[in-house]
Amino acid sequence: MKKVLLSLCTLVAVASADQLVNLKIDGMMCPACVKNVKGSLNDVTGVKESTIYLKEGKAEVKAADGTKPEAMCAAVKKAGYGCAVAK
Ligand SMILES: [Cu+2]
Repeated sequence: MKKVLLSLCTLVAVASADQLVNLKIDGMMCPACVKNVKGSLNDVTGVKESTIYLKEGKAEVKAADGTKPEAMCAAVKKAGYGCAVAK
């Protein structure tokens, strides 16, 4: 029983690992654009939270480990904005 509990804890720890991804977003002009970008990012599976910086043209995305930054960019591009994964 003790062993089962232990492995469960390990599982939870792995599942809750997050990564922070920085994206460069092109074409945002106003708060409505921010809302569009944020909405499309949050629709990507694995994305938990996103912060959009309108003036800087960037986004900070908190997502579950293993979530592909390319998938985030694809969603942003689909919404009509330019996107590149920042280093
Ligand atoms: Cu706009």
